[in-house]
Amino acid sequence: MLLYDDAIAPTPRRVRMFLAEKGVEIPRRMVTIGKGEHLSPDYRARVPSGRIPALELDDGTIICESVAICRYIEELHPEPNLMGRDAKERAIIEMWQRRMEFELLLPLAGVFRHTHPKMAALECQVPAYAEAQKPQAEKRLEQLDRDLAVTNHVAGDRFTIADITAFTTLSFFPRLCGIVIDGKLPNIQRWLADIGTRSSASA
Ligand SMILES: N[C@@H](CCC(=O)N[C@@H](CS)C(=O)NCC(=O)O)C(=O)O
Repeated sequence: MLLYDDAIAPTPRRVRMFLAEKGVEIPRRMVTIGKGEHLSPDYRARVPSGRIPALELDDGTIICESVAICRYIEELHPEPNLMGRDAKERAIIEMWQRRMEFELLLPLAGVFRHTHPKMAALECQVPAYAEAQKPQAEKRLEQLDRDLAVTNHVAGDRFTIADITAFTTLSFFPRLCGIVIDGKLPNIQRWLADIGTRSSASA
């Protein structure tokens, strides 16, 4: 197997953190977005979308989408479990994972991609779109803060892929979007500090 990775982008970091939690090591090839390497003919021949991460299997199959890659790893290495042990738990974790992805990551990514000068080469930037996404992201952060007032983890009482998605999202996007996670979001602050102590956080 070979994992196509980028050192800075938040989505490949989701997969690295997932692998670190599992204690699984996969050979990696860096495809640096900042240098435009993800747009090279060689990478696009393997991954037509040019997005990172991607996992190449030994038979040449390419798996894109970070959650699909994590699902594959979870099947090969079930413990420690990060995506649910039975039907109910798998559904609950997926519910939270999708909420973090669709309701938090996507609005924040929308602000970043449509405002940040470094994204101008990769995105047809529409500042009005970013303007509309920012309050959505802020509203969702307030909701997450309320949720984390009564639980230590995003999907309930244990660490899961939903924490990884939220953590890698909130470690990257807010400061680049002019959003501050301060004392007004004390539960998110506490949770970020807690997740940040895990060795996988440095993956
Ligand atoms: N939904 C995809 C998103 C992948 C993605 O968009 N990755 C970003 C890095 S965080 C990327 O490849 N960006 C390159 C570009 O925008 O051209 C996943 O979860 O893997």
